[in-house]
Amino acid sequence: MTRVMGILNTTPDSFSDGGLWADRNHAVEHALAMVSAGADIIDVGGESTRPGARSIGVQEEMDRVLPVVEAIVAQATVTVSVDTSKPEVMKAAVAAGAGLVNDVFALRQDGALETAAGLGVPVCLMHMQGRPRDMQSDPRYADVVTEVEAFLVERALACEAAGISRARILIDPGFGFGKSLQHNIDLFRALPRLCGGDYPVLVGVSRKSMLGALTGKPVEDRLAASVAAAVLAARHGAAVVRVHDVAETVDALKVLQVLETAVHPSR
Ligand code: PT1
Repeated sequence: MTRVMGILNTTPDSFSDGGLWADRNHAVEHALAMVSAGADIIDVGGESTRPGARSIGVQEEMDRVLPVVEAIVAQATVTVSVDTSKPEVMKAAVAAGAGLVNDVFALRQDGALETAAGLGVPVCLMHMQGRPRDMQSDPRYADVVTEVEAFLVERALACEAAGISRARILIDPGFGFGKSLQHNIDLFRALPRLCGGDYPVLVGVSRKSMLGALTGKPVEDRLAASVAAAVLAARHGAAVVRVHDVAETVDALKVLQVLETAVHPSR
């Protein structure tokens, strides 16, 4: 069954929570609520990677993320994932109890691959064209699916060569990261192919602008679109869905599980 990763932003400029959870106690409360709602993983991020976002320093990211990771680990039985590209943050977050490194830069930062390998935790490798600041200015591919898949396999093999076992690697096509609406749709359509490869696939589309483009709705009104996309991703093989709305997604996936099996008993 597809697992649910709940998004916990600790960034003051977080793209859809408007800094609501910037305060540590609120962040931890929100994490615990997502655990109660059925989240399998809580993804803690300190640096926004949405389109147009600017990067922050190591210390600032540590200050945002570490106390929250520590508090969640102390109060809940859940895997905490750290959404970071910085090796120093990976190391400190795992020392604080994180059990997964989620890197939108796919461990390409200097020292990140070696650091993650040394930590012995699973990793999620995401595809991104460009950098958050300018990735949405005219993204181009000759063949988006082939290029994204080749990149992810290359990064996964680099991880294996560095000592990260195949069982500890997740891949992610990176919806919204240097992709036009059509690129995102092409990648979504290729989920059966991507999910049929050697690595489990994580899908993150929750509240993203591709859903805004499809529905004409602003970010605060994308719940139904997000749940629909999560259900479809699960239906087509996603191992993990990364979502804001955990309770709604968990219910939808339970219904999918039972009714899909009723329609297709072989699944
Ligand atoms: C993701 C992801 C992530 N997304 C993983 N980590 C974000 N593994 C942060 C938009 O188009 O998909 N997978 N960490 C958030 N980034 C974005 C990107 C937010 C695009 C919004 C958009 O609106």
